[in-house]
Amino acid sequence: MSEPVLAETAAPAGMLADLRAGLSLPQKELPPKYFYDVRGSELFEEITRLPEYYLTRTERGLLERWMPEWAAALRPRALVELGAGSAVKTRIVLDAMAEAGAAEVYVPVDVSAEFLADTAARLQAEYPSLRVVPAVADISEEFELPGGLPGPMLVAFLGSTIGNFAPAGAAALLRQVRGAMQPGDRFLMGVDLRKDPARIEAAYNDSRGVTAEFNRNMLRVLNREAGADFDADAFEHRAFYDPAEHRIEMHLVAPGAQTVRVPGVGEVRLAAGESIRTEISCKHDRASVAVLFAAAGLAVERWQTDDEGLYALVLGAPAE
Ligand code: AVJ
Repeated sequence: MSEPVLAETAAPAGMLADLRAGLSLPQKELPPKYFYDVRGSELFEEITRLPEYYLTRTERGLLERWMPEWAAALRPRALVELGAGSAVKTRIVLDAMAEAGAAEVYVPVDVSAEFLADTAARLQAEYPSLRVVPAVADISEEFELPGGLPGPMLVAFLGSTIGNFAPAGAAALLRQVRGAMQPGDRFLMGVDLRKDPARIEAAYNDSRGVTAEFNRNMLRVLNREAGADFDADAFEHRAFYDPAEHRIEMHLVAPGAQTVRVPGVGEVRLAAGESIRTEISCKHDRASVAVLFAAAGLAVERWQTDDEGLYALVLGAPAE
């Protein structure tokens, strides 16, 4: 057996600050952005194909159904995509834009420079006449969207990632988006809707345990990147719907009392059964989206759901 590899220095500054702050709270918590290393991104891709995880395929159906019409009406020349995820949904939007006669610039925005470079190269190969301008930014913090893009611009925030933000944080994020928009620009958002809690809980407790592995992967990321010594395999996955807050909470539960060493943070003690919250996934309805939009100076221009009312595709316009 080889010795565990210890990071020479502690975590990068932002990660260290997140660890310090999150692990000293009464309810310990860590930001969901730390799920997504290469393995985490693969596990998430696997989640999107699970029978229980209706979100991705429902959103794809809505994009295919509505983007041609919406792009024809707006004729956007630039697409800015927040949290550039899988290329599948991007292609649907870009194809609709091209069909409408105007796909000039694509700006994928992501926290991972490596992931961005991949995405940008792939899209560039598929759309040779498109100008691809990747932008590294952490949308969970203050961020700047590149200026000087040809208008109208479409800013897309898909995958129901808005759900990872509690209402105040979601409104703050949307305000930043609104700040970068001109009157003719539009905001495209995919959002998971409130429904039977059992249906939602099943999507985050899949029978094959992929979501559990995805959840535990965060501890592996922190072990590698921050030199922490979490016993990742030992933690149990827990995901439950909180009806009062309209949200899923994902936790990792320590089966027994333990002390975790995190360089630069110190010793973190966990009691038996104590949990670390790794994600919230807020569920919305038309009224709650209207409230978020209004707080950001946006208005709902179009709202479409699938036949079952599981998921919504929303087009927002500057309100004033
Ligand atoms: C990518 C944030 C939308 O909240 O459903 C999937 C991530 N977490 N399964 C979500 C996730 C657990 C996902 N988002």
